Amino acid sequence: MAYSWDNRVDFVVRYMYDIDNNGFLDQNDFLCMAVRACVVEGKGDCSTARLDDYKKLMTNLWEEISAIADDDKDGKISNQEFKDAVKKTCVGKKYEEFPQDEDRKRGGLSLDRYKELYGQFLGNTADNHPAVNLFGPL
Ligand SMILES: [Ca+2]
Ligand SMILES: [Ca+2]
Repeated sequence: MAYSWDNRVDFVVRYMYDIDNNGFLDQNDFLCMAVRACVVEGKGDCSTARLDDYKKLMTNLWEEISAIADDDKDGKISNQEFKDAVKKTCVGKKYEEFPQDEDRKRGGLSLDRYKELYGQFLGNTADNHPAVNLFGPL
């Protein structure tokens, strides 16, 4: 099932977090995200000072996420570990009840509808509700 909950979580991991595409999440992915966020949000201007800020932000985020998800403490988060963590913390909850992350602390995601859909995308295990289309075809 293309829009099954499993596929949706795989999609989020693959396209939003596993930047180096090696099949699991580790700190390197989050440093890659720091570079990407720095470039994108700076409209191409990514000074060393700004990049250092993003690296700190992403390192904190990695530590938060790995504390929740890295069950065997090997410094990597497998898809299965990620799914277990999402089930523990997000399934059946709205976005507002998801664990605080750095985007929210910075006020980066402010569109209520988007948040609602994103919450449903991960938090609703049914595969036939509108939020499954949030990111287009998977
Ligand atoms: Ca990776
Ligand atoms: Ca692990």
